[in-house]
Amino acid sequence: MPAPKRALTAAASAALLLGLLPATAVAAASSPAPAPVGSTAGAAAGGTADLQRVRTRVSLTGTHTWYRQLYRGLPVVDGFLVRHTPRNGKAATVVDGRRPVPAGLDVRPAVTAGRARTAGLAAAARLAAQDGAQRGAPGKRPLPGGPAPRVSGDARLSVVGGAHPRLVWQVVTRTAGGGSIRTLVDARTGSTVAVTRLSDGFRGTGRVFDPNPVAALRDQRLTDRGNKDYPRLAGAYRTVALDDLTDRRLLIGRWAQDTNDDAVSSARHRFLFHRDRPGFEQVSAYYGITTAQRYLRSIGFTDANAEPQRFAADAFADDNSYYDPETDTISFGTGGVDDAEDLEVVWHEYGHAVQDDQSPGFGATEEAGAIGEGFGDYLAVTLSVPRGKGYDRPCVADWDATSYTDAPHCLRRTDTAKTVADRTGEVHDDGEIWSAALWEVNRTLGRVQADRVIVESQFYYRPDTTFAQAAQNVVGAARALNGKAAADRVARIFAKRGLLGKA
Ligand SMILES: [Ca+2]
Ligand SMILES: [Ca+2]
Ligand SMILES: [Ca+2]
Ligand SMILES: [Ca+2]
Ligand SMILES: [Zn+2]
Repeated sequence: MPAPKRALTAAASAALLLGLLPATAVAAASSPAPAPVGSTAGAAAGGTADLQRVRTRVSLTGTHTWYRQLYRGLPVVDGFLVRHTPRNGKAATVVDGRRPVPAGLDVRPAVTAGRARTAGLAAAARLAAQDGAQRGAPGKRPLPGGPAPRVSGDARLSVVGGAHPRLVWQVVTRTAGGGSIRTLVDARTGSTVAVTRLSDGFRGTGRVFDPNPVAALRDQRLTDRGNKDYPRLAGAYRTVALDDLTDRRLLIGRWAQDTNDDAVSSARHRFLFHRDRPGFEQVSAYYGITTAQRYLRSIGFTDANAEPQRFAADAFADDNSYYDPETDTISFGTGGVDDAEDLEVVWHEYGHAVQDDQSPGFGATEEAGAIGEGFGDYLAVTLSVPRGKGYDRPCVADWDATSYTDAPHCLRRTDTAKTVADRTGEVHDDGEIWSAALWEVNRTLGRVQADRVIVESQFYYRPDTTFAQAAQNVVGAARALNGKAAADRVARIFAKRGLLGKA
């Protein structure tokens, strides 16, 4: 069993402390009294007066009663206690997260609430500016989903316990993206004690296809049937975590931002739609983009499109989707199978957004455009590897393609024998030359090493890069990350397809 103390997420504890949860100001005396903590005893007449019940939850195995810690009636920052009472009659367990507060702590503020609010807003603005600086790419317009501070909430007098006990004002600043930042301002001196992003990590629940029904069910006979939710598809749905939500109701998070006019919302972050409801595509896009960014971060890339990527699902009726670098937005069409129902389409488009973030204006020439298409297909396939149960791995968009291909349904493939001799001048066709080389790098170096090399190389691409230049960048990244032997193997892969050209 994991340490129960960690079960209290930052967001939940913040909600507790900020009084965002329905609080019942009932003394905790209804159940056996937890012992007072340290010197708070002096202020805790009757032993439990330093606790205020917040709520009780009933689970499958028991009930869970949460308390917030008080000191002379003031909330103690991050101080909590929870009692778990099992259904099976076994003894209750208590997790005591109270912070020691010295008995003599002065609770009269020298700083006014107004001054604390001003300090809180300034601290939040500094944090937002730092985030903006990390977003890097020159000439980028600020993102609507970014954390620019907007409204300063009330200042609430509170107590910090532990090693450096003091009286503080808690100031919560709402940001444009819907998140909030908490600043603790010393109520005696006016100095800023701590700045914390509160709502950075809501975790929601969503229903998606992962990566798509054809791969999940290994069934080439599935078709769109006019966006119907029919029984054969039941086994393709998965209930998944929607990570990194920052908005309290919408599908807006650290890495993806739903811009739909008919954006779905849920106060409990539950987004459980089937495919015949428009919310399904919004959830799928949010999930696909967020999982892609989290994967990039897990293999070391903390600054490749590390921002809330704007998207619009079901944006138009064509059977097409695109990334628009002017607005930094991905738009998904509804022709045939709704494009955003297939995570491999989401990942393909996200590939364009990642490349444009790494190399602003990327794709300025036909060859660069083909590299963009090839990378999008490659990204879709490599992200599907752990999810598709090995089913026809090099097949891109198995589900979306049921509307316009014969079986096996693939929009394109990453394992063709194409070389530069097969060029047609059409970026998607020629993208298969590039994706075939990348896929071979994947098979040769292993998935994670290949993904690291390929994504790393893209930081060096020119917007109008050629096959030969980009191939040199990949070889260079392989040398830097994996050494000369790996670089030589990668060079042979590109040379074989005529992609290394004549330097
Ligand atoms: Ca749909
Ligand atoms: Ca972007
Ligand atoms: Ca489609
Ligand atoms: Ca696939
Ligand atoms: Zn594309």
